[in-house]
Amino acid sequence: MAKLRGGVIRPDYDRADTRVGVVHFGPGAFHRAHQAFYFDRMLARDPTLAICAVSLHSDTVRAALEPQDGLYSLTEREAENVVRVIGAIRQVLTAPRSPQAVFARLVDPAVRLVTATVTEKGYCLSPGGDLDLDLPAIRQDLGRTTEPQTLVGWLVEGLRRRRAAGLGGLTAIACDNLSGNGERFARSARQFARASGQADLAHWIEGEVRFPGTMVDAITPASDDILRAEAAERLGLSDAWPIQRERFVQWVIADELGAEAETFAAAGVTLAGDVAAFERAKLRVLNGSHSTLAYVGLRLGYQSVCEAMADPELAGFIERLMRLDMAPGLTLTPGLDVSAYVAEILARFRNPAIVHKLAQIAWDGSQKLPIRLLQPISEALAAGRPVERLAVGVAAWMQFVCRQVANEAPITDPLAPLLSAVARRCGGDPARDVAAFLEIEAIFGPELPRRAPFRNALEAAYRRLGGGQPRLALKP
Ligand code: CS2
Repeated sequence: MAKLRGGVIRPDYDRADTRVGVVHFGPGAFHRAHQAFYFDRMLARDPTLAICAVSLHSDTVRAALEPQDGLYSLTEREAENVVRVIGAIRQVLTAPRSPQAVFARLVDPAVRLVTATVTEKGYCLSPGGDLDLDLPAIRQDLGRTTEPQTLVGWLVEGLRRRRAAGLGGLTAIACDNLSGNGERFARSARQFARASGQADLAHWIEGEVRFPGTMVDAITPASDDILRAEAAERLGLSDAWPIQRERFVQWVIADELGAEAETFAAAGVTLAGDVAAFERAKLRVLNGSHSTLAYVGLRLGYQSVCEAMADPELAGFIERLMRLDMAPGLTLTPGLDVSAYVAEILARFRNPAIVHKLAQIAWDGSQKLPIRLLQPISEALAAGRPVERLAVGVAAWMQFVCRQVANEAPITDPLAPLLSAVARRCGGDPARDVAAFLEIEAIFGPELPRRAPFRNALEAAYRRLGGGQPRLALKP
């Protein structure tokens, strides 16, 4: 810290005085750009909210951060970049390497928060939102609860030990883009406890553990060589894993934080009565458009979000998608002005200081599409609204999967083997290809594929996107 160049913002508290009060699972770039940034802000007010960061599988975060004492730089990109050192992470563990240290933290009375960013698939849920008891990782964790590998497995075993030690519960916050993330995380923990023969623990969890819902937002492109070089220059030191995001950052949490509420609010977290309204707006207006932009943009030969947004036809389509298709399904709540929200997100997508790769957003489509596009489609159908524009992103995803397979490029998706098999059956005929994808019940469920307006819209978009003039798909 003493060797840092001027102009870099540093922690405004004495790190030596801080103590771990938070266990975070999944300290990827998003956590380090978002929740760790907020906890860093809180530490001056409450030094007992430092983080113990736990990676569930890979040792890369520990290997990078431990030698630098958990410190790393965060570059906030806008016309002028702001660079700060985040001091909130005091300990980094890789769960399979140090399981006892993870449990020691979970039964530490000073720990009162567990947070998680493990991506949609990390919650191991079935399409209906229940814990997927057929997943091999869940089956294994249920059979050997003391050596977990999944998030829910760690949490429930940690809670069992907490209870056995005579301690109270804690607050667990799932910070991923799932709709109803708090409720789903809560349900999965209770279901895990029951399925492992611990009904009394499930009951205890229900009474003792809070699972507030949350909406998290900060566009966080993966770290790259440009960032590494820039950070080294600004810091005057090398940072093994610098992080970057846009300047904008938002965290809304259900107003159920009890004693912690004031500290969170003082750090800029919004405590909301109706967090679902914020969550819904963000998942649809931002994430639903993001996924559409990713698959359509890649089809048109673009690499990044801001590059795709510089295409007036594509940007116009995305704006209509937001305003005409996503906005009507949102719930009104104080603090959410939908029209201003749309304008703000369009401006964020256009931010030229951010190079957010479309390929990064295209990952895990099978997990993202149901929440971001298929749910809005089901609701639009039920309300008698058109689904032409909403279907374009879904059709573009199908073609993306087919192109990856044809080019022998990898598909980053938990359903990759199934998706590859479906893509190999596709020959370019819209009706047949769309039908082949719609058979994947884990994504589309049993009902939606039967709806003729949806199928027709998908086939039309698929035909246009697959032809020589893919831009025709942007006409609606
Ligand atoms: C993106 C999100 O990669 C994706 O799927 O849509 O990571 C998005 O950038 C964040 O949710 C923004 O908060």
